[in-house]
Amino acid sequence: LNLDTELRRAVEEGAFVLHYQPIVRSDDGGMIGVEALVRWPREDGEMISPGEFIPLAEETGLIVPLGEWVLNEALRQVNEWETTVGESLSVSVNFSMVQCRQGGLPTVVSRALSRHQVSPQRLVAEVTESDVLIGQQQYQATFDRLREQGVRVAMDDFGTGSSSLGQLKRLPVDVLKLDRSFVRDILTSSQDEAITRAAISMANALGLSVVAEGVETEAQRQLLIDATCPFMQGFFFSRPLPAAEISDILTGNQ
Ligand code: G
Ligand code: G
Ligand code: MN
Ligand code: NA
Repeated sequence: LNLDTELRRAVEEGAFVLHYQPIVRSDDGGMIGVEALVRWPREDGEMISPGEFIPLAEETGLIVPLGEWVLNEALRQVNEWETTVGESLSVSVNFSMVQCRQGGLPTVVSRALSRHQVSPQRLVAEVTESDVLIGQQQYQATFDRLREQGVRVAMDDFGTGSSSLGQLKRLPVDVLKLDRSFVRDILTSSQDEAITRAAISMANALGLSVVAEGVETEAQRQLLIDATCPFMQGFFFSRPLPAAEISDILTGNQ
């Protein structure tokens, strides 16, 4: 059995799970939202990471039904947290450019939002900076329509794709997610520190929100607070967790 066939069957059977990584406020560490990250459990219980199957799903077009499943499951889960724990978390969902090229994405999103009764402002659609730069026209049309609905748009892995300042001003973006390769070296590389500070200042000046990714230490957190970064994500706060463990954190049972 090859991976392609197995992946096709897994999509048909909905044999995936989502893990959720908290996104926190810099000042008090409070959880304001989560990023949904798909995992594929194998029969032996081991998880196959998306890095291994997302590229194949993109090549085969299976990313379209898989992405729709991810979106619906993530919205169902935040609605459940709202009704059981009373927390209105935002939820960030990763979209591949292959999904954005499908003209129907804005309709798929609005149907999913109404089905699960989640207000559009709570959904953050993440697209990587490099995908945006490659597929600019399709991206623009799709994300203009998503933003008209009230969905927020985040540029993921920001800093790795070298968007120009002019593009940032024109593109339909609400949030920059500063790539973890910068955060990793901010304490040891004065260049990475300078780039990080400049990116945060620029985002603040353009009225964009910023999430620093890959925060692993208290020292990194302190430097990012000093650089006026409003939101953070990373192993220092929490690794990606199964939904039940997020519920425990929300209800104080951890
Ligand atoms: O969680 P992990 O570090 O294994 O994720 C690896 C990569 O897979 C990340 O770049 C992440 O953005 C991507 N990824 C995770 N879940 C999804 C998903 O549901 N859809 C898409 N397109 N990418 C995802
Ligand atoms: O590309 P994207 O930002 O969607 O990737 C998310 C991935 O980053 C997840 O698979 C997650 O496991 C990983 N990740 C999240 N926080 C950290 C961190 O603090 N350090 C490292 N090395 N990886 C992280
Ligand atoms: Mn992401
Ligand atoms: Na990223």
